[in-house]
Amino acid sequence: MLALLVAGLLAAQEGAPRILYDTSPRAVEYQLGRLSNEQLLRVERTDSDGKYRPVYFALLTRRAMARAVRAEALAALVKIDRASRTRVLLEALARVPATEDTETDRQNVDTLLTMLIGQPAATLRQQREALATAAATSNQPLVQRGAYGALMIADGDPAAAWDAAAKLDGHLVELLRSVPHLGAEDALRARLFTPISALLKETTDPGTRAAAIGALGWTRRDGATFDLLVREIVTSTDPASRAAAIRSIPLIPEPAWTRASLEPLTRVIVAMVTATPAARRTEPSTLDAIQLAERLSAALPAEARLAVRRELRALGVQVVRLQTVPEQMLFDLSWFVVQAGKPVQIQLTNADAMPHNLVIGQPGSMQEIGTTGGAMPPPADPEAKAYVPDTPLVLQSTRLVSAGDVARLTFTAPATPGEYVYVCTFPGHWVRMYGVMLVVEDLDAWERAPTVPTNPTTNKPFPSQRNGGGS
Ligand SMILES: [Cu+2]
Repeated sequence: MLALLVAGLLAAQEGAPRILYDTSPRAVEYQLGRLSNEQLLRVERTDSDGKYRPVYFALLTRRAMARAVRAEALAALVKIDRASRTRVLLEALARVPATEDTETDRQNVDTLLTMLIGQPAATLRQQREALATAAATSNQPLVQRGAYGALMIADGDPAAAWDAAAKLDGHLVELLRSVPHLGAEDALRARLFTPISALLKETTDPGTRAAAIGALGWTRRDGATFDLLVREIVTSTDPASRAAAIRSIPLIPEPAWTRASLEPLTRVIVAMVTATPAARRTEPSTLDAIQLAERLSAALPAEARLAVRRELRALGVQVVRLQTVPEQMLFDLSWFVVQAGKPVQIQLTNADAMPHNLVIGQPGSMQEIGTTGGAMPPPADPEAKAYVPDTPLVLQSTRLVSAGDVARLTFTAPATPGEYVYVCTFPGHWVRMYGVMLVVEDLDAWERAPTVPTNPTTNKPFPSQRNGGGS
């Protein structure tokens, strides 16, 4: 009795959440669904007892969950169900929502699809029958997407899967959406160029068209693909296919870009952004368009480039998209530049399993903010603005952003130019999670002669603007 009590106290201290398994499956799911990712990770479990199946299922399908945890959960479910990885992953895909509302929802779906489709071709070939049945009979779009992708890998050729999908209403769209997940199968992806470009010539269905355009950039990364994408942006009146083309162009390496198209294309995109009401210019599709126009403008002659950038800047708030790099305790940008006294919005997406925040401070204040913030007691409320020290060194701060969430910080950039710092003040994180917000008097002038800010840890210029191998 005493031992039990002590064990219970210890569990409570470590905060292992207690789940009542003696209820309906729906009630167990509900209890698990209320836990944060961190709490879910602390739930007791063993793969030798089937009652923990819902815990493993939640770990496998939860957004922003670490890959190693998903791998553990998948192995446990394979053991508990005595089923193949393919079967478990198809069930997972049937149960996660097919929404693409946020970056993290999209990443969650992408991770599960990659776990299924990324299996060795020989493994998928053995399960061809089950995959073909799932593709043909499931009414879940993500199951269809995963199954058609896996079938193409199993066959080493898209023809059979394409023919099967073309016979069923709505299925070709899901096959097309699986194309980004075909991994390193370059030859297989290249074989999809012909059927997709033929489909683009004949289809008038906007959904099919947008999916085909979205897949095209993954087929052949050459000038022919670039030209088709450009034509879609310039001539299409459908916002979804234009947005898909804008997202696909960065997949084509710059040497393959058709030089003559660059300036007219940039103009069309700037006109599109101009025509977008100001309140909607911070939406992801508009931000994609702005970023592409900026990238294209880099390939233009100096005068045209500066004119495009000035025009884009005049269109409104400068938006900086910052992400955490999963499992690396890093921000994806080591620095960014803003203009003194101008409005800025920072969108921080936490793609990691643990919570992070963003605190912007005076030049030279990184270590002090990081250590004093991290030494503060943990907050009672997980959504509270925690670990933010009360000091004039801090200029802006977000709350702790939980796994998969986005925080937006809108403010006016400091009036005084300088190398301001940003840092995550969650205990211990500041040593890796930091960067510099370079505030310059005049962005136009800075762009004519860009400078790289100094890494406050090494006291040398940052070697690159991107961290963690993101693109
Ligand atoms: Cu952090």
